[in-house]
Amino acid sequence: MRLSRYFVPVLKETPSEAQIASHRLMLRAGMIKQASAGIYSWLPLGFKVLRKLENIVHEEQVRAGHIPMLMPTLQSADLWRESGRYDDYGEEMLRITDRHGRDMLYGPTNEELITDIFRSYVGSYRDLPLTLYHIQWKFRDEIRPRFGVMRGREFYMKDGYNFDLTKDDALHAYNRHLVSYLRTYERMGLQAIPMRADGGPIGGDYTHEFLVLAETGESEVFYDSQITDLKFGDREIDYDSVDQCQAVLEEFTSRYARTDETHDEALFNEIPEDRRRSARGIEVGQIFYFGTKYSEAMGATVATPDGGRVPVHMGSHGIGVSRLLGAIIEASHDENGIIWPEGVTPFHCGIVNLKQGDAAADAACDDLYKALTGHGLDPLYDDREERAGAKFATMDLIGLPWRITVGPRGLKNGVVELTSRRTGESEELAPELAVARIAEIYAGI
Ligand code: 5CA
Repeated sequence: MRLSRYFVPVLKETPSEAQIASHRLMLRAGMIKQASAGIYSWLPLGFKVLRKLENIVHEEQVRAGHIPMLMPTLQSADLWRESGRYDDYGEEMLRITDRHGRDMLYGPTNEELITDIFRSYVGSYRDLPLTLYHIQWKFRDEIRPRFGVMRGREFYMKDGYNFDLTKDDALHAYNRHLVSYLRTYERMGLQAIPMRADGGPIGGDYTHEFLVLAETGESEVFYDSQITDLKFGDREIDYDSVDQCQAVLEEFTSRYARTDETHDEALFNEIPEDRRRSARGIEVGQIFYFGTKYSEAMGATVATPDGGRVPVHMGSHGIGVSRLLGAIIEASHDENGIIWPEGVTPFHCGIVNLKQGDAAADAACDDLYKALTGHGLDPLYDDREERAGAKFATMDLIGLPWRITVGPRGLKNGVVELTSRRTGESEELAPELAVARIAEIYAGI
């Protein structure tokens, strides 16, 4: 993409309404624009990252054997009356009446709708296990929407639902989700720690939240510092293997890590003092096993092998896809702007032409652009008639992990400059070597 033809409405001034870095930087980098309180338009750069995150979530869910689908944003109140949550959910639910006077709502989550789909089509243990998921906009009329996409009213969420014959099968589904979430967050360059949490309005007491440690996080968390040494890494896992998934769950949940809702001071004090940590965290996902709460209320039963009928065991599993943009930026920025991890960057690298209009510089930039796209890479070429300082400031703000700087002086010596956004380190090398280096960096991502 040529920057002169793109749409990145970068702001010079720091917006006064933004209290935390991610919100400030997303506004300044022209990624989002508030449409009304807690509701945002996703401008091209923000949308590009949102799509990347969504793709990673899809890939990891499909890898785990879960099936993508799509449910609507608007739901009928009747289903929620069946489960009893229409009244329980309270002020956070946006209630709408259609022209025929029917009660509708903008879905804050989808347990009822998916249970209705399940009971309409599935009646036998032979069709289990089944895990369906979708990525769809949700609405929660938060009393205090704030921090930009971090606590929105309209937000993008992956929510998945498992249906199993027995509690043990459902716990395997729970473990599978835990493993797939660890992989998902690591691919996004994040460390998200599973912590014992509270079921809240979804229900169930078997639940973990995934938290990214950050000073600006809204949750208070307590943990054993050893947990931060754990990495899922590139290990292979067989998602059908109960033992393998259980082993990962045990590895990642055996050390103390809890949100304030479930914090137990006595247990916490059993950790050696030098490993006790209390901090703030951003909740980027939550998994739940809630048994037959919805299936019993809504009559979602299956035939058992011995000829009986039982309510199906269920769980639900969410990832805050739009919130993740904020979480990634909170975890990865400096005073000049965002620093995207390679796995989620909107463009793989920037090309800065120091002297637009100079025949040699223009030609070298065009060649670089062609060579990079030829490797399947997606560069952002700053071809505007701007001072070098302004171009660098924009690139730093937008936060692409790599920048190639091209100027007439370097070209005389046959070199361009390759700069890492994270370390600030630069290296002069031949243009084709710069391309090869970037292609190599992204080869495994
Ligand atoms: N049905 C379950 C799991 S699918 C559910 O709704 N879980 S949840 O309430 O924990 O939401 C899942 C994730 O959505 C949260 O972990 C959080 O990352 C994100 N989320 C929740 N509320 C908001 C909000 N107001 N703004 C942005 N993201 C949110």
